[in-house]
Amino acid sequence: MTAGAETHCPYCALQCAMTLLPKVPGAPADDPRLTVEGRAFPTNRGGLCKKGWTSSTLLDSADRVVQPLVRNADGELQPATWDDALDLIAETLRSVRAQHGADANGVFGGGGLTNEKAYQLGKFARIALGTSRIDYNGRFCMSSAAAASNRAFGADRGLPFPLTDLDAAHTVLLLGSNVAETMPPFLSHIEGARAAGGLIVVDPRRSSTARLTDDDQGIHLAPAPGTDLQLLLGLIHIVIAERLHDDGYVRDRTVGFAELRRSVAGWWPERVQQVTGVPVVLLRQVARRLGSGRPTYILSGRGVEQHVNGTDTATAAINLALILGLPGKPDSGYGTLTGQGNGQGGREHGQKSDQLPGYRKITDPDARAHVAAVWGVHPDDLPGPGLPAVQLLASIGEPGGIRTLLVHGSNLSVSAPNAGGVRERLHSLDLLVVCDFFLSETAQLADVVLPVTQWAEEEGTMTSLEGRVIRRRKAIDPPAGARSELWIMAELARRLEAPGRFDLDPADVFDELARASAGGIADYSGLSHALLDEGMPAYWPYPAGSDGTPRPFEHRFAHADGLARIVAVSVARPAEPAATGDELTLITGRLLEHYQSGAQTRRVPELMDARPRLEATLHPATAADRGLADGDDIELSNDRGVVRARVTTTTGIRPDTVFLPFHYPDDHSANLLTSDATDPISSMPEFKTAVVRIRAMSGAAP
Ligand SMILES: Nc1nc2c(c(=O)[nH]1)N[C@H]1C(S)=C(S)[C@@H](COP(=O)(O)OP(=O)(O)OC[C@H]3O[C@@H](n4cnc5c(=O)[nH]c(N)nc54)[C@H](O)[C@@H]3O)O[C@H]1N2
Ligand SMILES: Nc1nc2c(c(=O)[nH]1)N[C@H]1C(S)=C(S)[C@@H](COP(=O)(O)OP(=O)(O)OC[C@H]3O[C@@H](n4cnc5c(=O)[nH]c(N)nc54)[C@H](O)[C@@H]3O)O[C@H]1N2
Ligand code: SF4
Ligand SMILES: [Mo]
Repeated sequence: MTAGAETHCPYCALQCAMTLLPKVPGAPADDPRLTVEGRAFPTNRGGLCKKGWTSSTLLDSADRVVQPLVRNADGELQPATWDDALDLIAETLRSVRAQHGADANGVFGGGGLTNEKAYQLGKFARIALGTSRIDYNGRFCMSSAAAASNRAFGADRGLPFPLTDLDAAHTVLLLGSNVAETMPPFLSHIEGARAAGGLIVVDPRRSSTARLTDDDQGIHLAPAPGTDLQLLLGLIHIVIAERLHDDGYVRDRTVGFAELRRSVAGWWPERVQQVTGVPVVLLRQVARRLGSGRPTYILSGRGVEQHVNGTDTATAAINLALILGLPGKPDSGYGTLTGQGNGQGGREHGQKSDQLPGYRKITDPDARAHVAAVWGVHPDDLPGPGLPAVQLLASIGEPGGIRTLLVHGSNLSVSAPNAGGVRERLHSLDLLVVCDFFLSETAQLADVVLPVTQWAEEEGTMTSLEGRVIRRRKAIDPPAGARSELWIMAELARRLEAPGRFDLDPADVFDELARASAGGIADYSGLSHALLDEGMPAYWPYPAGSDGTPRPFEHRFAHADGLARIVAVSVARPAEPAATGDELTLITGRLLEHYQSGAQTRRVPELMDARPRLEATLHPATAADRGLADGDDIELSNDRGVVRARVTTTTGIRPDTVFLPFHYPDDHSANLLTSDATDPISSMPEFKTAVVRIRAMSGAAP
């Protein structure tokens, strides 16, 4: 055991710094009992949330999968040797390719994988399997914000400034983000804005974060779910009408203002109030606060992004920021709060269906030539763009669709939209392989489960929500039966007689990633594990010979002419007609205690005890109308599925709305109700709103 491994939390993109220490001093290297200490770091300042504090309990969890499992003729998962499991996988991948073509094999990655694993997975798919069919769960997470940032700024670095810049803010507008539960240590950075009365939270619920605006510390706007675009168009309208915009900045640093002005002309405040339910007086108050000229940040979260118009809504948020002259100013800006631990790095190195390492486009001939040279293959041998996540999963069972799927770091049978359909389709695959350390709900459906190392058992790098590359460090040896995913990919590549190298040491893989990224948007070529170990902050782009780029938009944006694009957007049709009559609008999101599909946190007793079951949050009037009270069991349903939950009431939700977290399995998965309609630009599904009916379950109130 390394005494005190300095590493970062296994969960979200804040990547709080922590030190892992042996519970029993002097314990051997394979003793999994560790304690967690918060570590001083600019982002978390020594703080951790409940999930971070309890993260080490998963290392010696009794639920841990510690040997490969293969489904036998009776349909049961049985222990197998690594050789047998890998031989079976390689044989099936090979025969499916021979019979149905390379694109019949699919890969699904995750934003929790280290940069090294994410990079290697993209390479493995393209050159070992020769398939274009790779995408990942970041499609469900950051794709709308990423698409909007790429369109506006020419690059997608979630926060194009260090988080500590927020400390001096006078105003922070949080759009559809509940940081009080999703990133608690983040709150220290908005204390200044709160003290100045300038925290503005946009959320249909009175979320934990919205409650931070109480006592004159800010403003809570509660628009009708899915009307954020109209709200933002309305704010832009007021800013322009009241001449609160920054003419000089608009002239010198942007293009497209005239079209924007025309496009918002019809969004006068009274009309916006009618659509969103947000009073005109609040709209004006917020617009004036944002336009005060004091240090101001606009930050977006999944609440506004996970919609079929998510890209346009994020674009409207950027437009608002641009006309106020915020992006690239030393004390102001726009950013999106990346979600998963390596959500940022995970979207840079080739897990995306349309992308090669360094945030390069797979359709760009120069990018293909550069990456092919690093990989030691001919550019023509690289496949073209594949299918984004929802379409990839929908292709199962369709002509030309995928027949096998290798899953690395996602519990998609719980977290994908319209999950009932996904569960059915997974059953019809010729081969489902899940790499995980637990028998997640998706692993339970697999033909082969491969046990992998957990965060404290491996070396690597993560790129946090700041675009800062940090080191994940090994504290203990993995259980005897678990293997690293780099090893799994190398073993499969060997069995498939793949070209190229598949290194085992994460430091070597990182060096290759650095070369592959050189000259790309997300350039890591000046970085190495050794350099990161020196502890200097490393913000990308970090080309060889540079010191990195904490604030990439300070002087110019990443488009060739250095200017930001103001892209006028308009309101299109929603995913489905609005709720009428007895129907309610379902909104979904997160709880402090659980992480994502809950595959990890449902196995931490302390977290599970606090949040043991799915609760549906309703307004008391809505509950009363239906003869329901707190603690009653209900069914929520629509054409896609039925979900069972327990009622909890609060006046902090609109009476036309019901809230469900998506952390629970089986018939407690919110995603049985969500639609797999997607945004035309980002392919983000409509996670945040759906139309549902609710009714008491037998035995509950009438
Ligand atoms: N505890 C915890 N923390 C996490 C995670 C977790 O699972 N659990 N996951 C991590 C990941 S991957 C991510 S992406 C981030 C997500 O972090 P957030 O974006 O903060 O998370 P959500 O709870 O999904 O959504 C935020 C808010 O959006 C609101 N919302 C729903 N519909 C709408 C709408 O139409 N408009 C608006 N304006 N708001 C709406 C919800 O009420 C919710 O309060 O959290 C990260 N941190
Ligand atoms: N309704 C609704 N649905 C949503 C959302 C929402 O707000 N509402 N949010 C969406 C968002 S933002 C996200 S990010 C997704 C996330 O949803 P998922 O993709 O399901 O993410 P996790 O639950 O974190 O699943 C990660 C799985 O990989 C395992 N794992 C962790 N680390 C590793 C690793 O290094 N290697 C391997 N092989 N396995 C690992 C974990 O044990 C777990 O089983 O959910 C999306 N789904
Ligand atoms: S806020 Fe995120 S990174 Fe920090 S301890 Fe909690 S889950 Fe871990
Ligand atoms: Mo996410």
